[in-house]
Amino acid sequence: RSGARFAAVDLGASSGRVMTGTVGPSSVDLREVHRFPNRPVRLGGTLHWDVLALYRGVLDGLREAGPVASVGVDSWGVDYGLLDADGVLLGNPVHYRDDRTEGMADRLAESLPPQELYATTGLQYLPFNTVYQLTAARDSAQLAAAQQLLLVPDLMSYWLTGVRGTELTNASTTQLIDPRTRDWSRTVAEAAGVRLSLFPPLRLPGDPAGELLPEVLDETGLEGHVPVTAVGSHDTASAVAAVPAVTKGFAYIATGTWSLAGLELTRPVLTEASRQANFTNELGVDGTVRYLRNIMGLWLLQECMRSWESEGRPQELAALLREAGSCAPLRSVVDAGDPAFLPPGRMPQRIDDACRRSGQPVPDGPAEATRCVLDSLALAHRLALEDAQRLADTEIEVVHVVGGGVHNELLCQLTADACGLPVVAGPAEAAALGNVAVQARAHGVIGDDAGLVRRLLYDTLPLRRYEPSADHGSPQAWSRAAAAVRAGS
Ligand code: ADP
Ligand code: LRH
Repeated sequence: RSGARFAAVDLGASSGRVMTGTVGPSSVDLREVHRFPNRPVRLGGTLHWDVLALYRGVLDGLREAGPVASVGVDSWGVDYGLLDADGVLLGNPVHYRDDRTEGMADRLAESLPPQELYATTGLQYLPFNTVYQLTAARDSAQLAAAQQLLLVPDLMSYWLTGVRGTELTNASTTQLIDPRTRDWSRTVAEAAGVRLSLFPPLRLPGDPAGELLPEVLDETGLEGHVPVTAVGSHDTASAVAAVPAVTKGFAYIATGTWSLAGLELTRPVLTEASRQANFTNELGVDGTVRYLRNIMGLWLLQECMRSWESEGRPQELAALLREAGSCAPLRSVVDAGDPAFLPPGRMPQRIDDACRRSGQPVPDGPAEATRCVLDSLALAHRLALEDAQRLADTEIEVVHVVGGGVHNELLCQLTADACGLPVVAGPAEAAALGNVAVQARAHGVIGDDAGLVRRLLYDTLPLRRYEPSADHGSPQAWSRAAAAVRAGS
């Protein structure tokens, strides 16, 4: 099939992948050419990302991709690398699950009340927001020596091209951006003691971001001038750009390591009610706002699987989900938004503890624990969408589920049941598709219009629709469970 080929580098918390997307005016063909694990490393008491291993994965993937019209990079948000005056990386980027940010919100609150911080940035309180990481690092020799700060996808783009920039959608996860001006907030930076000069100039999705360096061409076997194009470099921004919605009243849930559940808006919601509901206003492509709540997501299950494996009872995911599907519904549920689940380790025990504390039965074995996780996630999805609807004063008609969780049919059905709304599931590789779509628009291969991209994806992707059912609990049972989680959270 003819069309232009683009390479999307998509680094998720659980794996990195390089995908090619061949795009024509009425076709999109996405292929995975390389996938590699993303395994954090604990060193000197700090949890780090292994960025050089990730970069090697990117190079290997670009070699597999072969000739492409352009390359785009997206990854998880908030984390960064520091560069010295020679442009060399200072130390290994710290993982957002590291505990160095404990107590930092209180420290920042001494110079900027949380109400004001929210009214200016619209960002949900998450202990790992970049501003808290920089507060934690304030007195470090490393930060003192740093000349520049690059967010992870910008760091990868810099290594590929030698060009430095700060892509806006990901910059919005720093909590240093004002979503009304879509520019840095000097007030917040000053209060947090952050030098804004650390950040290279802002760039937008679709902007040119340099071209592959000769060294990179050698490493990848690519030839000629290969441009790198800025995309929605926050993976969630790219994923939302690829939500195949054709109706106005849609909500999305990007489910992978995290579940990001919410709405696409044209303006931020910065009210006190929104702050209290812990909703975020991240910036999306095309001047949009991603109004959503971060929910712990399939991390809960990933970490259970890791624990069971280290205890010598590894589980096979497909079999586990089948078994979980026939467990009693809504037997025990936990608050999947609880930051207590953020750090790695002992996840089954932490879930048991949460059940015990709330007077519910402790799950008996991996299948019941999995069921508890999936019921709890479905409930958290419902609560987030209920709140989004109320706070943004809109009505949701359909829920689009994208990301790795699309493969989890039970989770999709439970989400439809819990929300009492139809769920349209797919694509699983939404971030990579959104990445490709922004490049294809920038290079004139498809119309420069987000709505057209969504229509194209809707018409061409295999999507699965789940109608709400009462097979896993009556609407009343879901409402009761939702109320119980809300009361406990
Ligand atoms: P991230 O981008 O955050 O690394 P993904 O979007 O790739 O995450 O989603 C990974 C999750 O998707 C896994 O933890 C797993 O729970 C789920 N998943 C992936 N493939 C399958 C599958 N075949 N069946 C069920 N769940 C799956
Ligand atoms: C999902 C994600 C999410 C962030 C978290 C750090 O991969 O980017 O949007 O909040 O990682």
